[in-house]
Amino acid sequence: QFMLNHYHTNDEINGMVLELAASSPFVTASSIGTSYEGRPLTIVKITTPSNDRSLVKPAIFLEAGMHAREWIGPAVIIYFIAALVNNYNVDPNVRAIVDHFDWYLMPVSNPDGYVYTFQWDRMWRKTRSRTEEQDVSSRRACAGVDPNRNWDTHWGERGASHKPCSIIYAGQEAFSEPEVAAMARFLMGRKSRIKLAIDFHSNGQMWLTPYGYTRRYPMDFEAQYMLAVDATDELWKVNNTIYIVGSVANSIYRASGDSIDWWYDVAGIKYSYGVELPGKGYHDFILPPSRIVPVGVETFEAIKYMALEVMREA
Ligand code: 0X9
Ligand code: ZN
Repeated sequence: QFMLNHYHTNDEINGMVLELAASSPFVTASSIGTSYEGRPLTIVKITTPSNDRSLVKPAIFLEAGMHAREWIGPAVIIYFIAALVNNYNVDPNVRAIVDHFDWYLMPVSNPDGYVYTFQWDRMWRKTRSRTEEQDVSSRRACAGVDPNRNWDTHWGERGASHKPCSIIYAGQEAFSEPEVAAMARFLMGRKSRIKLAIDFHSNGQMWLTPYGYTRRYPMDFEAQYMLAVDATDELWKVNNTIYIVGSVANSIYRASGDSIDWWYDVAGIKYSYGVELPGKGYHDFILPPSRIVPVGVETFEAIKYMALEVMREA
């Protein structure tokens, strides 16, 4: 019932999610907070209703849209939602992972920015918050904070800016952005249950591990790296799309206060990844809608692989 080969507006996405929740007993939609401009921060939960109500399931968290212009992320999360629901009766692996885990999927974690890319500026990246300092300069371009520099671990260090006009502006303080603070609260409340968490961005075809703030590797790097290498091998089999695997700081550049450093170091989620989806080179952020399904199909193979492996590890 979803139109998958199409980039949807924020309102359309919320509408689709509510409709699906109303029609499927596997799916619950809720809001984990409110954006700066007052939009709901919608999250979808998918799992098989269990007879044993005291059973607490392990969980997987998949989120996209932190950076407004990276439209392939939200589109891919919507593809995952459809794939988990529609393939439950078709693919025994999907059945196993939907039975075993609580899946939390958040298609648009920065809805104000996402809406702004539809209405005003296709290349907007940050949130749309305004501080007094930003109002004084009164330049429209200076609104917003980079939500992927706003997390409370090594906040504002190398690879982040303290200048409000920068596209990597860290904000006035860590967790200044309501969207980021809401996600942090959500994860903290479920941290021991969440076994795998992925922050989807674009572009560049990289499957990234912590850290962003330093080139040093964390204790779990080897396990994180091996799982990502094997999962991107599965991904490659679909359309021969090549991914690079490595830590953020060693593969792209240093980025302090980024999501996965906090997910890993503070929330303690062992398998925390940042994924840079296609394209690479020519298409960059403006991936034609005809690419949504192929990217969704291949990326879902990697997700399935990771979920099955994490399930076996427990
Ligand atoms: O600069 C960033 O935030 C990421 N690149 S992007 O082009 N999508 O802006 C790189 C950092 C990756 N880290 C996480 N995804 N947490
Ligand atoms: Zn990004």
